[in-house]
Amino acid sequence: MKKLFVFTAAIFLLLSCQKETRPNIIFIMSDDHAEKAISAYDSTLLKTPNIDRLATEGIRFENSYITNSICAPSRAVLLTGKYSHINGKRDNRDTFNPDQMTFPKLLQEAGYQTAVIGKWHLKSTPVGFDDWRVLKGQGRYYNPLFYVNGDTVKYEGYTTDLITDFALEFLDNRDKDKPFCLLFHHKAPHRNWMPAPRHIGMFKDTKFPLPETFYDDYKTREKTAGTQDMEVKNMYSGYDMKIHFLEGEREMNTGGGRSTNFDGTNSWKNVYSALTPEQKEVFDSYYDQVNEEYRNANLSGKELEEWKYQRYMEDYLACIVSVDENIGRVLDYLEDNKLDKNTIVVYTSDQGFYLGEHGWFDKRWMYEESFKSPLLIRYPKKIKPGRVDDKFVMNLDFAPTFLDYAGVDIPEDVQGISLRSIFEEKDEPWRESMYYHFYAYPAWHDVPKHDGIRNKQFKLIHYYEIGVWELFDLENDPHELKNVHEDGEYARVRHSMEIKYYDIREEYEVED
Ligand code: SGN
Ligand code: CA
Repeated sequence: MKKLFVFTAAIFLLLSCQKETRPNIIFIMSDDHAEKAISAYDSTLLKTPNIDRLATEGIRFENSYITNSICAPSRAVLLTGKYSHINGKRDNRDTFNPDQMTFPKLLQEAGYQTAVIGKWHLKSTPVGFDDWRVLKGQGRYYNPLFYVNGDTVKYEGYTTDLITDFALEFLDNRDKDKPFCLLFHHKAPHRNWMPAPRHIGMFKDTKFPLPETFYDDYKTREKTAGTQDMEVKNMYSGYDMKIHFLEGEREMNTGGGRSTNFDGTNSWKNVYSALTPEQKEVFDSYYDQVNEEYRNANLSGKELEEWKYQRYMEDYLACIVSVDENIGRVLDYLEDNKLDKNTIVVYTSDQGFYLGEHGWFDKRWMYEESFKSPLLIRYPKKIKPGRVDDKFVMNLDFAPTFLDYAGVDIPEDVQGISLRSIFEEKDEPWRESMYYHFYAYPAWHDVPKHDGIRNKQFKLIHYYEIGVWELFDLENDPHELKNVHEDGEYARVRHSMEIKYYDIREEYEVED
């Protein structure tokens, strides 16, 4: 009897020890958050003290990239660890096939408690989650509709705060005997940049510096960068800038919606009218003044363009301030509940974003600002604080990393690599080039389909439907302003990059 007791106790101890070694995971992803709008990367624009904690206490990646820089496809890559042509979600219009392998499904099978809260955008119902509360479609900034485990529910309030309330609720109510994996996905700072009441107007006295490439003339890239519809100067005065139209006035800008039937005239009116009277009051208390200044100044040309850029930065950055505050709430919760040591906390974005570079907003291109995304990870058990790493990591790598640390076999067809060797500073070989593929055309912002390869010094891009190639020497031209594909001096580089491009397509089984 005594032996049996000792045996049972030993098994129990073993199991509970095992449980403890499996880390919890909180994967925080915001929508369209550019690297330079995080002060751990660059403190010119704003301060993000809470997000920065992850860099101070963990690792900051300087070269984190996305395989396909658009929202829903990026999320499908996260879940599967596979490129879009393999997981089937090439652009926002495709429906994600929920029958395929995803890392949350495998974690759930392995005994993890799994949840997704916030933006989802994959069209099919979340599978592999014990709990899910996801925004309907793109989601609204105020008074959003959520799908809650099957029902549609409308909540009153500011979406970034609500998503965090729900995330904390999940953490509080979870089964405390199991490790958890929480995907905590913000809608902010996606277009049309509506700050929380407490942050409206907070940057009104700040003048933001214009990026060096704001007045790009698109020379040597006329058929590509020169043909898009994502210029700051064409942003909607209503929807983006929050100007109320006068009787009979119409919105003349394309606003990036040239390819669709988007009605710029009514869009701000519709969004504004969905606010509660109290919310409208806060909006009016600041934006009425903006409206008045805009009307009085009667700007045009460069002056109007630069005014739009300032307005864009004001609201975009104010949206990030509430993301940052809310991340602080979650980090505090982890500490207060002694969960911080054994939880992998990731902060990233579904892609990068243009903050005026090349004169743009939005994403999509294989150019650095949108190809890249911020990435900070804290995991005190395995990652020494304050580290910075410059290896080429990709959003393909999240699924294998989480499976690896959860002790689950990584399926053979996963195309990413576990980040373990980087976390644990093991000197193992790492990828030296990256493959990218963007498919969403025709669509908003008119960016042609393209794929390409990047290594340390060079980037080759193929706009295969229009038969255009671009080659950039990133060491000598970091802003990608000079396409040297036709330059004789680069003939050898071009040849070797072309070979590598076809090889990497083969390696990843790209057929389209
Ligand atoms: C909306 C935006 C676009 C944006 C796409 C895709 N227009 O259509 O500017 O590129 O979403 O964004 S809006 O006027 O409706 O805001 S994504 O993050 O979902 O890929
Ligand atoms: Ca996005």
